[in-house]
Amino acid sequence: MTDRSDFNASRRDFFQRAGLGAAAVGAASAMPQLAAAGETQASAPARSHFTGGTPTKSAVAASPTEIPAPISRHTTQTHDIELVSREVTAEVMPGVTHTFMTFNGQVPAPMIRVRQGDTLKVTVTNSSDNMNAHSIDLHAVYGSGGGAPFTKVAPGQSKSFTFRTLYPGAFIYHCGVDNLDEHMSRGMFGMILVEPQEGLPPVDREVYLGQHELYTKEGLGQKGDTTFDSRAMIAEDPTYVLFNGAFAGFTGQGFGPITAKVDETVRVFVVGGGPNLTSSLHPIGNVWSRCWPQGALANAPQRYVQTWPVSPGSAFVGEMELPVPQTINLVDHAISRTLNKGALAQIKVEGEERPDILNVG
Ligand SMILES: [Cu+2]
Repeated sequence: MTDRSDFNASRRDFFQRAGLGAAAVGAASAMPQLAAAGETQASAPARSHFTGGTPTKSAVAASPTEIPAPISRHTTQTHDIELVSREVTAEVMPGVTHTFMTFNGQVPAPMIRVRQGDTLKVTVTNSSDNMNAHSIDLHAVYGSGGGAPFTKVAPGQSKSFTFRTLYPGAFIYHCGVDNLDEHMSRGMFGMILVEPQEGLPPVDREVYLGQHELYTKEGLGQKGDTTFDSRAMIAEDPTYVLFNGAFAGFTGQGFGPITAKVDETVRVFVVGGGPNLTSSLHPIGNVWSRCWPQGALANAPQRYVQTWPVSPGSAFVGEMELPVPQTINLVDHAISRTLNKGALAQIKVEGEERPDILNVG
C-alpha cells in the first residue's frame, strides 16, 4: 500500500526548502536529517565540477558533469563506441527501486561526443544476464532505423555497424526494439553530440541531463521494488518524471546540487527520453542566454529564452550567464511534474553578492 502521507510530508518539506511552491505547501514538516545530509555533500571534495558526490551504486543516475571534453581538433577521426545494455535494479528515490534498462548502467546513457565528419563504429552488446533484446537508433545516422535493424541483439549477443556523421547537432540515441517506448521510459536513451567543424564556443562548465518519465504500478513514493505499468504508459500518465533516473536527484535531498561560480557561463545539454512527455525546460531565476532548440547547432542560437520545449526523441542545448549567487532550479515548467513527480535539478552558484544587480530589501 502506498504511504502517501509520509511521502507528501517529505515532498512538501523538500520543495519548501528548495524555494518551490512555498505558498502551496503549508507548514514545514520533519526530515531535517535530509537538509543536513545535503550540506555535508555540498562541502565534499570536488569530483570534476560536480561536488554533490558520486551517485551511489544503488542509483543509475549519471553524474551530470562527467562528460567528454569539448573538441578542439580540426581533423576527422574514427571512434570505436562500445555500449553494453544492462538491466539493473536501482533506486528511483530512497527506498523505491525499479529495474532500469540502460546503456552502460547509467541514465542517461553516456554522451557520445564527436566532430562532424567523424566515423563511428558502434557496437551494442547485450549482457548475457539480461531478459530482453535491445538495439540502438541514433538520430545522427543517415540510414535504416538509425542503426536499429543492424544492432538488435539478444542477451549474450554483440553487433556492430559503422557510419559517418554528415551533419552537426545534439541528438538522442535510444533503444530501437519494438517496445522501445517501455525501454526508453526505463532508461535506454542518451545523447550523441556532433560538434560543428568549427567547434562550440568555450564555456566554463557543461552539464548533461536526461529527462524521462517512469510508469509504475505502485503509487508515487511507495517503498519497495516497482513494476512497469504499460497501461499507464499508453495513457501517458507517469508516476515519476525524472532527470537521470532519480527523483530530484541533483538537489540537497539527493546527491547534492551541481555547483558553479558567479560570472561563469554554463552550458546545459538535455536529452528528451520521454517516451511521451515534452519538457517545458526552464531555469528558475535565470534565462537561456543562448539556446539551440532541438539541439540544432547549425542554426544561430535563440537569445534570452525563458522556457523551451524539449520533445521526446530530441535534445536541447542552452547556455546561462551567472551574474549573481543563487540556486537555479532546473524544472519542467509543466510544474506539477516538478512539484510532485521529481523533475528537478539544481545548480548552486557561489560567489560575491552583486547588490547593483539584485538587492533584497
Ligand atoms: Cu532496449
